[in-house]
Formats: sequence, C-alpha cells, structure tokens
Amino acid sequence: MPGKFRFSFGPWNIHEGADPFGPPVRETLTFAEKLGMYKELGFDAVQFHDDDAVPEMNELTPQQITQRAEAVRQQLDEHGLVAEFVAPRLWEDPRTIDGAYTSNDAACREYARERSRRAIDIASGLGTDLIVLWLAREGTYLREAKDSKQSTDLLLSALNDMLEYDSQIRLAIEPKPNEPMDQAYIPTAGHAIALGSMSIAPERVGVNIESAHAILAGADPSDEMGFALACGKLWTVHLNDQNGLKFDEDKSFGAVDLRRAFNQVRILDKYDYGNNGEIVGLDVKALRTQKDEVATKHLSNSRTMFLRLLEISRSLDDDKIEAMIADRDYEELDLYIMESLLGG
Ligand code: XLS
Ligand code: MG
Repeated sequence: MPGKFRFSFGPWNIHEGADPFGPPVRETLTFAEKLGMYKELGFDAVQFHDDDAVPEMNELTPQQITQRAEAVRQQLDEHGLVAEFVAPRLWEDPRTIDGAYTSNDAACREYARERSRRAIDIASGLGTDLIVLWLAREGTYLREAKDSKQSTDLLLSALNDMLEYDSQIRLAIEPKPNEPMDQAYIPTAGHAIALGSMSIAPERVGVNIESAHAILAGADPSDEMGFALACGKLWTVHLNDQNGLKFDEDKSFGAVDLRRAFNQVRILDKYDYGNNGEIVGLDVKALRTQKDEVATKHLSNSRTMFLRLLEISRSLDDDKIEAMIADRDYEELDLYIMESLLGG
C-alpha cells in the first residue's frame, strides 16, 4: 500500500457559480487569492489551463509567455505548491468553433497546434512535464460535418506535433464522450490509449480519467482506471461525481454514489497510484447555492471523502474477502462492503 496521497485542483474549481441559465452568484477571486487557499484546504498541486497561468497569451511572444510562466512558478514556490499539469484551452477562441485539431479549416488547425506548443512552453516554465488534452470540441454536432477516420488521423498528427516539439513532454488525454459537442471523438480510456499507441512516442502518451466522463460514457470510473493502470497509462485523475446521463455536473467526489467512489479509491490504492509522483486531481464545482464564505467545501469535502474511503478500504479484511470470492458467495461480499461503508 502506498503512503500519503497528494491532491490537486484547478483554479477554475473556485468559481462564481454562473451556469447556462443564470449569472454569477459569487465574487470573483484573483489567482493569487486562490493560490493562498490551496494549502489550507490540504492541497499540494495546481492544475492549469494554459491561460490560467498566462492570461492574454494569444497576444504575447513565445519568449514573453515563458517569462510569465516562470514568474507564476515563483508564486507556486512561495506557497509551497507545484504545478501538476497544463491543459491547452482549445474551446473558447473563435478559431476553435469547429474543433481545434480536427477543425475543417486548416488555418484553425494550425492555430490549435501553435497554441499547444505554447502550452508546452508554459508547462516547462512552470516545471511540469505533463500536458492534459481534454479534446473538448474534437467532435461534431452532426456526423456528416466531419469524417471520423480523417479526424482520428488529424488527432494523431497533432499528438505527434507536440511529441516532436518537446522530447520530454508527456501527454495525458482526458476522454469524454460528449459536451460541449453532441458527440466527441475519443470517448473512453481505450480510444485514448489506442490513439497514443499509434503516435511517434507511445511511451509518452497516457490518460487522465475523470469520474463523470466515464459515467457519461456508460462506463464505471474504477474500471476505466483499472484498464489504464493495466496499460501503465494512468498519469492523473479527475475525481468527481455525476447524477445520471446529462450535462457534466462535476459534483463533489462521492456525492451521488459512495460505492462507485469507494471502488475508485480502492483500485488507486491497490495499485500504488502516486508512487511514481501521480497526484489525486479533482475537477469539482461548488453548488450554485453556496454562498461566498462556504464556496470551497466541494473541494474539502471531496478530499475528505477520498481519505475516509481510503481508511475504510484499508480496514477491510482481505482474507475474508478472498474467502467469499473463493466460495463465490458474492451476496455475502456485497453485504460486507455495504456494512463497511455504513460504518458497520
Ligand atoms: C471538462 C473537463 C475540463 C478539463 C480541464 O469537462 O473535465 O475540466 O479537465 O479543462
Ligand atoms: Mg476534467
């Protein structure tokens, strides 16, 4: 069993609470204010979108971008924090309306690649070798708009461009089956790992498994994690929860299905996730009803739930479990797990 887990979240997880049907309900906090909250909430690392670290990066030269990133690293050092990863934000710029790497417009595809190279520069400036690729708009609103085989080729070509640009960088693809697109390419860990296996450096392409994304794909998050662990490709996670097959809710970890959360914790712990520097990442949003003064409880609650479930998992009698499995008495095993989760 591994030792202590380290935790991370992105500054976008402390937010104003706007949703598609309502305006912000909480004050905006600055990046510096948010950095000051990480340690007190029990977190060790910061996830970044490229422009979380270097706002206005589209207007800056590569040299200026690197300088800004190095200044942010200084801020991290002052707070005793590290950067976990950088994700190029390829879903807001007008040039990514029809996708980034799979856009039907060659100039937009080039913008996406250039932006990805700058994200790699930012990662280097922040001191991390990990790039997360959430392929937000790599998909369609109607299938005839793009060709899925050509789109896969374009995604592979974009991966290769990044792997060639920096010989040390590692790419963790974050699968998601939909949203904002009607249907996205690369919906599961299997798709992501298969894509990486065709790249010029398969050993530098892994995955980021998000609980809610696996659920939206009709999979169990712990199974997606187990598959990625078997492939040696689970390089980060986004723990949260999801209530049914609708928009990505980014609910607090364990808030909907404690058993599903338990199995994620159990498989991460069983296979020593973290021993090679992996971090337990969250991707959670506060309920819109939370007032300003209590708008970080989704983060502390999620971390608490992880640690409580870890305690329960480590307290189980593994010999007893093995005996129930050997007897194929799974109802007994079911009861044992449920009673353990109920504190029995
Ligand atoms: C959105 C994604 C996003 C990425 C980082 O659904 O989970 O939060 O993880 O941009
Ligand atoms: Mg995520």
